[in-house]
Amino acid sequence: MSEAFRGRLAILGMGYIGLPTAVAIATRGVDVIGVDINPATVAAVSRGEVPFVEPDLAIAVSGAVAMGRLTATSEIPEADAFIIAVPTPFNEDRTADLSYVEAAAKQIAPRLRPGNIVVLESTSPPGTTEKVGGWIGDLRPDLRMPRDGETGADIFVAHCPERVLPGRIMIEIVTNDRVVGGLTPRCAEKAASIYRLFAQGEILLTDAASAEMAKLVENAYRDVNIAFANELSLISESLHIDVWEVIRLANRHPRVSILNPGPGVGGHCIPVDPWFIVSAAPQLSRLIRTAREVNDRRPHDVAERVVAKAQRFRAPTIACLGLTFKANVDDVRESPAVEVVGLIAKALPEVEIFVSDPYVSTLPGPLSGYSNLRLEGAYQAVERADIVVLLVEHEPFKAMRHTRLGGKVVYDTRGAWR
Ligand code: SAJ
Repeated sequence: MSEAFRGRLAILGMGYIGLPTAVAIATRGVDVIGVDINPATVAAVSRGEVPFVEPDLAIAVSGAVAMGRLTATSEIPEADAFIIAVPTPFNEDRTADLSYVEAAAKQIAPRLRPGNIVVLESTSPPGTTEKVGGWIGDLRPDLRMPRDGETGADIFVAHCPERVLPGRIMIEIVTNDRVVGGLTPRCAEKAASIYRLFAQGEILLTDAASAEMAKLVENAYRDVNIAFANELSLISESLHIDVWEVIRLANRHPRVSILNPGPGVGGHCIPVDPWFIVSAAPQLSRLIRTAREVNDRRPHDVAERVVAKAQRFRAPTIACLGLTFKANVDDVRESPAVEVVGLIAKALPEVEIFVSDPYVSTLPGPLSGYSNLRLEGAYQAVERADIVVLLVEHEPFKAMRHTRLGGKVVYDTRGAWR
């Protein structure tokens, strides 16, 4: 019989993963304390508000806070279980920056009592969960930490990587299978008791390093597949063949499923996580590294094509539709669309460029220095433009009447207007 988690739970990091996880657990009747270093985030969550856009999250947070099950604070509380959901960005040399994870582990350490569970959800290179155990053990020599081959321990440490897709988080957090890797099998079992509270998918128990690697591999797999599609796009263009038609046809083979070319790969996960594999085994990760390079090069490929099209006009006006890192989210960080717009603005300083995105109300920081960029409504932008570049397939853009595009040079990087 699997054991059930009982007690109070603290989650460190109230971002895209921590907050939905907090709500999922709180609505199963567990008291959850959300911890964040940003006072504005703590204040927003305490009011039952969400500081970012994610479908169905706002209503869930306000409900959990109103019921008194979810609270927020900047202090680490005492709890029975701690989930670490802080960022793991990369350093300049593309190794993982574990400073947030380390800080979280060291802050938890003084609060720990025998029987507590510590789960790392942040995407991390192989060996990080082991390090979390080490950081805690160094600060708490009074506690027996879990060790391979030993059964007795006071603290249970495991990795359960998040796997949800931004834009579908509230669905996937419940329906996805979960991988739970423990420093020992007992740690995995203890951590699984938390996820059984709300996960309807299967819970797969393993060791910590396999769980860490599985998460990185999932994102590297997607990155390699998108790189394949982006390379096909370049090859097809050079051969005057429509890449979307080629992919549509090839995907009718029962064992082929090619992803979509686009202006590049953004977000905080897919462009970052494959590098953790590359830095763990640099000599052996040739394909994974090359895929990263192909996708990183992509905004330059797209911008160069727009500049070439502009060269055909004496005094062109350009409309760029979309700034976020993908469709139907409001997140512009690490967005290839922002990079493309910046590259075009830099290459064509005399050209007026209208930029439009239903989720963005001010030009993102990297674009603020260009005097030739203006944020506009989509219809006005398209109406005034000679060249229309679709960078993000937001629903309102997809729904735009094709008659509005008549007589213009259209560059649809997402294949949304085919
Ligand atoms: N993209 C393409 N072509 C495609 C699919 C995506 O160009 O066919 C681009 C998107 O426009 C975007 C980037 O790739 O710029 C990433 O978008 P995404 O929707 O593929 O993924 P994310 O970053 O939103 O979420 C991914 C997911 N990983 C996988 O699907 C394997 C999600 O499940 C993870 O939880 C998340 O990374 C994470 O946090 O690691």
